[in-house]
Amino acid sequence: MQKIKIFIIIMLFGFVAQSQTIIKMEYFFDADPGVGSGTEISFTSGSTVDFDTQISISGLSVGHHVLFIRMQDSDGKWSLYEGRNFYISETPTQTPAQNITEMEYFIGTDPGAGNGTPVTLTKDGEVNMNIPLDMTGQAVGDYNISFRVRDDNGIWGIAETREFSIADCTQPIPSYSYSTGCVNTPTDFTDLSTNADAGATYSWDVDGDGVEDYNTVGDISHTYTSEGEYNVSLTIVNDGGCNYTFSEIVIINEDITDPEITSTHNTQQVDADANCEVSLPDYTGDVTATDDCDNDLDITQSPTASSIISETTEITLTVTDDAGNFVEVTFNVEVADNTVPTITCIENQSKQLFEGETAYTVSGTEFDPTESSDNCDFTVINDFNSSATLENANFPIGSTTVIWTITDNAGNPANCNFDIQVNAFVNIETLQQNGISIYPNPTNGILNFEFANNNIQKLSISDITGKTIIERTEIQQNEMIDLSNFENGIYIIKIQTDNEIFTTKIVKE
Ligand SMILES: [Ca+2]
Ligand SMILES: [Ca+2]
Ligand SMILES: [Ca+2]
Ligand SMILES: [Ca+2]
Repeated sequence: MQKIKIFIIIMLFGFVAQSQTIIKMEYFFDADPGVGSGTEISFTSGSTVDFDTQISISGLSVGHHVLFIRMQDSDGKWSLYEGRNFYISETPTQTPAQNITEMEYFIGTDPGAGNGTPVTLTKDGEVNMNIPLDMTGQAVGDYNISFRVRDDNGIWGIAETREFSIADCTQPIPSYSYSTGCVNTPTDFTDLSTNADAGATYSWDVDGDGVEDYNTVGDISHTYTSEGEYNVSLTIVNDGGCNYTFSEIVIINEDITDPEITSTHNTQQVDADANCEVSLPDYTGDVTATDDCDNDLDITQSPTASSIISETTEITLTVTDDAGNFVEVTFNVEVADNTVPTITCIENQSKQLFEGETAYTVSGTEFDPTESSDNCDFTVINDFNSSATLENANFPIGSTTVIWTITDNAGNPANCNFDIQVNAFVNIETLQQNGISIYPNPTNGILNFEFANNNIQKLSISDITGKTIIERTEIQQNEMIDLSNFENGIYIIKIQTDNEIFTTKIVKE
């Protein structure tokens, strides 16, 4: 067994004297020989001293040792000493140690190398430092725990010590997830913590400056105004003081990407109202859109909902994210007229021609519809003169059916019809050729009728104003009518056979 002499390089032993000058410094190993009896160290004196020096360990045995240093000020007073542990090993006679073969820990006072509580290593040479240690039975309080390992040369290393506390409370496990990471867009932090007491306090630091920004228990939302990487930490303190902090780097980017509309928007038809107008529906709810940042996109419509339109109109829907990036979609809204128009005709008409007339000329709008209407624009036409009015139209002798048709702009039709009977004037001589005799003419009262073989349905007499003064339906072959009680003048006689109507006139004197 060969011992070697090594020199310990004391690194950065730093001493500061309060307002005095350090004039002397000495060291000793393991046991204090008394103030002033150590080995002197040469250095440059001053109120602050930094120095490197070499100290011989000649004569020290293999194993653990402590190097102590103290100093003297200009008043001659000596300081307390400062100690550092070190270890002197044997000269390696074989390959340098490669593997950790053992590990142990102890709480509080060092029981000596090899006397700690063993820690099971997962595999030779590997240490899983995520090791659960059983603290059952350990009282509430603050402790030091120390670990050391042994190599495959059988040498124990120096123990590493950490402080820990045992408290009478539950350890919270803070955690969160976050939604989007974009400038000027709310970033939603969802609380995923467990083991938090009902009375636990939360402290969120969303920008890593060590200053609490929110004390909200549960989810928060924060809007960053500039891009960057932010260290976001959540600290939870449970009843009894147990606490833990979870931190994560959250990356916030500028939003430079337009939203994307995923819904399709085709031409829409909306029923016209009574004024042939449409109050625009709200189409914003029909939009589905996505964005890289904004989960709550703004959607606007132009023209806005409830705007009144009367013709096909282009609608623009605009989707905007919080950064002002936007996308549009357009489609047409058509005013659909599904209301059928209405039209009303006059009653059936019967018109009498006078001597010399061959057709009835319509006076003014007497044969035009009495009513025609629609919620939208429309046209009216008849099938007799293909015009919107029958004014001045000439109807021939006989019966004519007129059909009036109304059509709105959407092509919805409606119609009505009426008959006009135009009766020709027949003179007495012509009537006789048809087997009908009326005499005398002129008469001063009595009128005689002979109908020969004609079957007469109706016989009527009206005055020159068209007012019927006598009407008979039970007609004999020979009839006599007394006009004595009526004024002198021209009277119209109408005789309806099975087939036709004969109209003639007589004069009463
Ligand atoms: Ca902060
Ligand atoms: Ca965007
Ligand atoms: Ca938004
Ligand atoms: Ca209509």
